[in-house]
Amino acid sequence: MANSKYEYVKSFEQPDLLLPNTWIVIRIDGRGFHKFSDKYAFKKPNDRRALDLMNAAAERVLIELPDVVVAYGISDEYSFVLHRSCTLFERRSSKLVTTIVSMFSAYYVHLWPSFFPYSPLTFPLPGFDGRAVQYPTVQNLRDYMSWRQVDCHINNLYNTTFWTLIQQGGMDAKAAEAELAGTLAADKNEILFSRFGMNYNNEPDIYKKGSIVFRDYELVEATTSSPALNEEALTAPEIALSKTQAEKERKARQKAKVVVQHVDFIKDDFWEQRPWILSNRP
Ligand code: DGT
Ligand code: MG
Ligand code: MG
Ligand code: MG
Ligand code: MG
Repeated sequence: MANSKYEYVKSFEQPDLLLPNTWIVIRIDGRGFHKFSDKYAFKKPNDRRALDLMNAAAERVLIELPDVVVAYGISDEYSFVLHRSCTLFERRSSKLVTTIVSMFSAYYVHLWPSFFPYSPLTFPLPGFDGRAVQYPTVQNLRDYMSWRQVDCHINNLYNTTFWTLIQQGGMDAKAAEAELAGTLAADKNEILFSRFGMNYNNEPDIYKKGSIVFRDYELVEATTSSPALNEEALTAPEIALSKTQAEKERKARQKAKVVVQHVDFIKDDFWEQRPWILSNRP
């Protein structure tokens, strides 16, 4: 291929490789969803259709990108975790972030009519921003995930109490805000229970705990015994996989059913019961 005199401009492109051997979290967030949720009359404090749509779009991202091992969503945001051994796009940050953002946005728009059949999308159209953050250890990664789940809990308890004071208590936003200023979690639980007969614990888990998306190997068809489930493989130090093994695992990942659950993953149980999610072998 002949070099043109314009080729030199390529040298202006800067590399943006993410560090090797670190967990990559790509967090995307709805752009201006305060306005967006108003325009499409999302129910307050939680709109089940909107959350189900976010989850459906995230599920598609996991199905299309086997390198994403787990994802967690609350409100208008989703965090996608790429395994530390991931080599997709040579770990180029902008390529990873933009691919996930555009794939998620495309599915969000494509799936919209299934979740909002009576509210056709016009303007504003939904959009998402995204960033990549790297975590060197499993503990750091789990702390990141726990941070988002705690945020979900704190925000949901606040929003549930705030909107109950308004919707059932007849307060305006200012009065509800003043009422909640300086209250602790126990106070909000008490307001809900004593004034509105509402037990916060009985609220749906999707609102209280958010949505975690992962591959459930227990649901893989009986024909595949996933190598990722092999105890030895899970505890052995990282070793280079043979090509056939790697290929087998890739196929197992593709076959595994992607599921969405609304469960606590701050405690160890979730991860201990599903060791393949963060195992040495992605
Ligand atoms: P940004 O992210 O800086 O572009 O601005 P926003 O407006 O997206 O702000 P953000 O992401 O901090 O907050 C999310 C907004 O989305 C917040 O105003 C509440 C709204 N939202 C998210 N989920 C729901 C829902 O289920 N129901 C309702 N009514 N609103 C929701
Ligand atoms: Mg934001
Ligand atoms: Mg937002
Ligand atoms: Mg947000
Ligand atoms: Mg191209």
